[in-house]
Amino acid sequence: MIGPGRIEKHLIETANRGPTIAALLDPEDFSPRKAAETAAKAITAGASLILVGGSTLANQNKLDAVVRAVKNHTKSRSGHSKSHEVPVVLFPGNITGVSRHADAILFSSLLNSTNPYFIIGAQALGAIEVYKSKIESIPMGYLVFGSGSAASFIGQANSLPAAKPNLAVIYALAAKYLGMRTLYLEAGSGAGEPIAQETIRAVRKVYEGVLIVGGGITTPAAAAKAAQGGADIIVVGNLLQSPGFEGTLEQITKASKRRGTPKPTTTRSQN
Ligand code: 1GP
Repeated sequence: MIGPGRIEKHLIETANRGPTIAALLDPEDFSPRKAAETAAKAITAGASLILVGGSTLANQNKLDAVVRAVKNHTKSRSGHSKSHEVPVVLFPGNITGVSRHADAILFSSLLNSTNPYFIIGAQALGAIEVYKSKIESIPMGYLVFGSGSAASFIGQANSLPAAKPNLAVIYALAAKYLGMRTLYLEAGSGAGEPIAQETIRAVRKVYEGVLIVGGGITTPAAAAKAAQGGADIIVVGNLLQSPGFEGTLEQITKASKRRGTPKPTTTRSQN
């Protein structure tokens, strides 16, 4: 079995220092130049990770162009020192979400989909492209909450109810026992209600991998709640499309510094 690669180790080390912000760019919403500009502003405002992807992405050429533009920018800012580069990581919604220009891919399974295609079908079809591209693969469980989002609709999710943290916990345990070192709790892009803090906290208590939380986080208060619940990476997407988002993102970064719920310590039986 493959262990964590360079980018995943970087994410783990960053997470160990405290919660951090990821800026999510959907190539459907940005030209390559605008994506690079937006990534630059997000990094200046404190984002430590750039995610590229979306649920309805169909054009792989556009994905390539966006990833290359963003990568050129992050490379030039780091003075060509790989250790200072902000990683550009793919967040695919389908087999069209693979680009060899990225640093890594969140190789995810939508665990609560009702359609096996989104649990293992797309992964099998996309795997050869990941293999050929030689990009690092980060195994991730993806859990979708609530209804009405593109992630829930496209992924045919049996969406997890917001008020039942125990259901999220059993999926988190399943992800952990399947060896998924990263878990993403998704409320859906533009969600009216982000993932509830009690859900994040309940999952955090049983899951020691990298915990990503996203969907509907547009304010420092919402980000602080996610951080205090125990999120390692807090994803901000939609907000990046608002003019002058940098000020709010900077406040979001500052508000996310404090972690509330500690990670569980792994026991002898790995429970
Ligand atoms: C969507 O969780 C992400 O997949 C981000 O959501 O666009 O609402 O920030 P927002």
